Amino acid sequence: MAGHILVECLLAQGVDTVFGVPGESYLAVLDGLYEHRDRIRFVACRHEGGAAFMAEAHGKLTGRPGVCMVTRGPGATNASIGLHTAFQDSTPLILLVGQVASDQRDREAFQEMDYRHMFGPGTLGLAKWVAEVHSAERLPEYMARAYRTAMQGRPGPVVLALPEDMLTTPTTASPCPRVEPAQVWPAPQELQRARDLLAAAQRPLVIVGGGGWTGESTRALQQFAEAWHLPVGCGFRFQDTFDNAHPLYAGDVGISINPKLAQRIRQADCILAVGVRLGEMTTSGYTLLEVPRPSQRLIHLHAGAEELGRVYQADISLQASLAQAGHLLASLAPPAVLPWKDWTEQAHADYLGNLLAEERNPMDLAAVIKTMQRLAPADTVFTNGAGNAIGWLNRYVRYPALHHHGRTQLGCTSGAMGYGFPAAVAAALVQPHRTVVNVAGDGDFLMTGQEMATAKAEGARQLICVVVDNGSYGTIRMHQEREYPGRVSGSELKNPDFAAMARAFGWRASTVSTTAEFEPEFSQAVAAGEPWLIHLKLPVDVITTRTTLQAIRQSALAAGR
Ligand SMILES: Cc1ncc(C[n+]2csc(CCOP(=O)(O)OP(=O)(O)O)c2C)c(N)n1
Repeated sequence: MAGHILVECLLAQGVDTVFGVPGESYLAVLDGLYEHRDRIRFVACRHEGGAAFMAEAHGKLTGRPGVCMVTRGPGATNASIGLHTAFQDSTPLILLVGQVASDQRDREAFQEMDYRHMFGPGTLGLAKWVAEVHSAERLPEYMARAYRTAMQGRPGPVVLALPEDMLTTPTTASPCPRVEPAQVWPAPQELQRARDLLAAAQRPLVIVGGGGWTGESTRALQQFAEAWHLPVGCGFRFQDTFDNAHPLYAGDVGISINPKLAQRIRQADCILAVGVRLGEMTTSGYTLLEVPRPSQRLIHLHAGAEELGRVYQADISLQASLAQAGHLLASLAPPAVLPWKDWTEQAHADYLGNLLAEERNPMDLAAVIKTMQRLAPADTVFTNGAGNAIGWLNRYVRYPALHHHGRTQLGCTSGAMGYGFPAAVAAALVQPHRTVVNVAGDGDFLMTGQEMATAKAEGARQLICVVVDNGSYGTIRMHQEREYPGRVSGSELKNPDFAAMARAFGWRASTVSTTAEFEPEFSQAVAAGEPWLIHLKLPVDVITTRTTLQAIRQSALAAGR
């Protein structure tokens, strides 16, 4: 029956893990999973939001679509946050939704929804393609197209709704073979024009990122940067596209950007943007580059034609798959004289300067992050959702490039609170040889912390979650103090004992409230071989890597707010 064929289609695409919450709407698929239980693992999660985040993280880690299975109505609505994240992060994802039986359609049957309207491309941000499969015979066709659509061009999420009766229909259909995304190259003369424009620059700067890179391509990207001696920054939460320890690294171009790097981008005379969308976070709210024509010359390379010229009218637009981008750039001959050598060296010096931190007491988060990186293996995966606590992670971790260890940063560019913890669970389950560290604010963690049960049940090992508890939705408090100083509204939190909570889920746990206490606890956690939560307690005043709540309030009051 079709439910079994669907699982065979997944196997044909190389799927070995599926994340989901079961539902009576897709029992035939669950039965197909049972049939092939020796080849495919169904990770039963505690909330569809957690399941969808796990599938998204799986897609980020492997470059192939993560798969999430949910039931109709409530299951699908819960999962929608994962779709939005996959869309904004350009991550391939396939969401399979059980649907009411065809003979019940359009009656508002139990949990019925129209997924083409709910998630359709018209919503501008939930799915690249949504379809409902009415024919068991055509299921392989839909599945193959789903894989292609999720991976081709700008990667993203796809939704297939599966009516219950279709799934139980007998069929002789057989799966299509494994799908690889079609590769795209720009015309040679366009590439040559880009080379000449870049060669004519005095103060060039490269910004890299986006979904779809491979290790071979980031290695070639590095060779290109070395041959041209170009400074390279990484776009918002794509910090592992270029090696942060490399002498050409200029820093991350995201939230809380190093002010010196922001200034350098403004002063650059030519920006080569490779794979990044140049979205709001990478452009500091569209201020580093003016919309629609930046004052810098702009060469924009992206895998999706629709992203080229969407906001910025570049001097040269190149459509190319990111798996090819590094090789294409590495084929460009550098000019004989490179007038920007000092400019590049200064950019790296500014990055190193930004790693220095003023000591804070009693808990110094910069020191905590540096300790983590010193003690954890080099291929450790760091994950995060949203919130100011993550600012320390993003500023002080020095991510290796993809060609060393694959992806080491799973952070959502969608800014979804609750992403980092399930992403860490997924990473720990699908790459169990690696250590995974999630850093989460207290608000962030409790959005999906129930997945501690999933991690334990599925036997996660090297999984560490560091909860930064400042008793506040601190980011919102920061914005409040800036706009409405002293008027704290809706942003205070009364928290549980996170360590006790973790122990109740069968995790090991510790509580830490000074910098000195952190290192021994983290060392034990790294060596433990079982999930470990570290509950960090610190005052809310320590609100960003650069300033305090007090200082923000004082300057807002001084400005007459
Ligand atoms: C799902 C979701 N809901 C709400 C927000 C808005 N938001 C952004 S940061 C934040 C507070 C984060 O608080 P916490 O995790 O405790 O971290 P902190 O900022 O205190 O370090 C909120 C509510 C969001 N980004 N995502």
